[in-house]
Amino acid sequence: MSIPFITAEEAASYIKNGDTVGFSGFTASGTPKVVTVALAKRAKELHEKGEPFKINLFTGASTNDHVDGELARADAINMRTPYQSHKDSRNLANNNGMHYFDVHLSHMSQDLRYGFYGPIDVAVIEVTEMSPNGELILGAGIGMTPTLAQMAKKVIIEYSSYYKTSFRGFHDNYVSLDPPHRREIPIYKPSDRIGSTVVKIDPAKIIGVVPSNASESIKPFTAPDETSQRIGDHISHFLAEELKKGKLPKEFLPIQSGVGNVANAVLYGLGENPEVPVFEMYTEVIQDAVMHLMEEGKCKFASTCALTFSDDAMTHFMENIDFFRDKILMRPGEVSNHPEVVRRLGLIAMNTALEFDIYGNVNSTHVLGTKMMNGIGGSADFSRNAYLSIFSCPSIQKGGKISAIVPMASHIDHSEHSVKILATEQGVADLRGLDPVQRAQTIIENCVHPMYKDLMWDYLKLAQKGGGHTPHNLGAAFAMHQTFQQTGDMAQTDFAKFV
Ligand code: 0RQ
Repeated sequence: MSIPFITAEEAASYIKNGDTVGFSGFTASGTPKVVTVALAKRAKELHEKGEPFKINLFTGASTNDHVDGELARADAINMRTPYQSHKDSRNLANNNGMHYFDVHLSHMSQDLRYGFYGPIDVAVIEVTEMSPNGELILGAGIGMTPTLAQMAKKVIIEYSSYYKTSFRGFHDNYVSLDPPHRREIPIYKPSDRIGSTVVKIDPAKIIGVVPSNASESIKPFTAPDETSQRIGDHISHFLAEELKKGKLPKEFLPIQSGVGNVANAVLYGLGENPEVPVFEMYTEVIQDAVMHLMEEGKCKFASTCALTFSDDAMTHFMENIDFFRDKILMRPGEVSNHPEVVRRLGLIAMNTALEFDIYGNVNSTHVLGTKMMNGIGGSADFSRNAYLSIFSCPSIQKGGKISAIVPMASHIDHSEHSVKILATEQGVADLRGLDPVQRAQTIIENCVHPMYKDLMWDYLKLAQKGGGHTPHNLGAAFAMHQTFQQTGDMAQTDFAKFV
């Protein structure tokens, strides 16, 4: 059958108010870029006429301005999940302008298949190649596209001509059977291929094909600042020592690394440390740093869900694609983040925190316990199941008005039970085998900024007066957050008034 080319506006007209729409891609890469712009325009026009128009928006992870930005600004989102990181959708979530709920990325596809969030009315899928019988070659990110292709009642294809070189062979598409029929995921090393290079879709479901030539529009990373570099150096030194002590196998273990500038700097730190051996990655995103580490021979293989390269890095990747062909596999988020595989491979998981407390509980998502930043993403898929779970962040924020280490985390994404190592630019706290008070002492000694050390010791002493296994003074536990809200400076906290 022949599948028609249609305009973005025509495609958008097939999406109805109240529809649940699934989008391809993961962290901008592989997300649609033109249909959503037309959809946002349509939503605004309908709103101007007094007609309602909102969709339920499901994706693999965060998207780009073309999806979250456009649709948030058009007030066209009713329900949104999972991870988002666009300022406009963040504002919408924090102002209760949409129903945002935050799901582990490894759960998303299976939760959809289980029917937890209802049917998928339409899927919008970016492809780089397709055949008339419905075989799709995806682009730079997979997300939950194989499940969307199975479930969606109707599909709109965005055919990208941006990439001048073929992605064929980089994808490993795989959908698990659902319980009670599920089997193990047969990945025993990061480079094991288990699925298909294509996503198969029933051509009868395809409404039409919309041409696009837009890039991912990912901005280049800023060069690591001194703080990030110091965090990276501490972590790479710590891992090198672990190797020497025999606590890590001499072959080393695959690395998972989160998103952002700190994560990028940590990877550069590993690359530059001659005591850290050549490594593999089993992770959900690879950023610019990994491409450079591959070219330097420091990273020999990466399994990922997306190539989250800046536009310049993507051009470089495309120009040298043959070098990377046997070094990268892209998999659906359900597989890239699967707890079973994470535990089997024994990953070294390195993620970034907003804040953590003196007992090792980590907040990755909520500023001052209330405002959503991005979401949990894949951080818990990895950290809960890793061989070593490491969280890092700068010890202070906003010029020292905020300490990232607090008496009690104002929101907990990763509990003390899942967190083994904490690092700031001050140093590393190894929490393994320590009781809560020992953990608090180690964290204060090694991770807290000097301007907050006395305050944290004051809190611990105050808390210990009440006894208990995990000492807390419940009146004072959030005093630093409250002082920040009242004065704009956590350092003004005075624990004496709680004595
Ligand atoms: O504010 O933007 O106004 O400057 O938060 O802080 O230090 O630049 O953080 O970009 O490395 O992101 C945890 C959000 C860190 C990210 C988080 C303020 C700070 C700044 C950003 P400004 P940084 P990064 C795999 C893994 C969860 C998901 C995850 C994240 C802004 O890593 O989303 O790990 N993680 N996924 O000033 C108040 C604090 C603060 C604070 C920082 N304690 N209180 N404000 N800020 N700490 C990837 C995927 O899952 C796809």
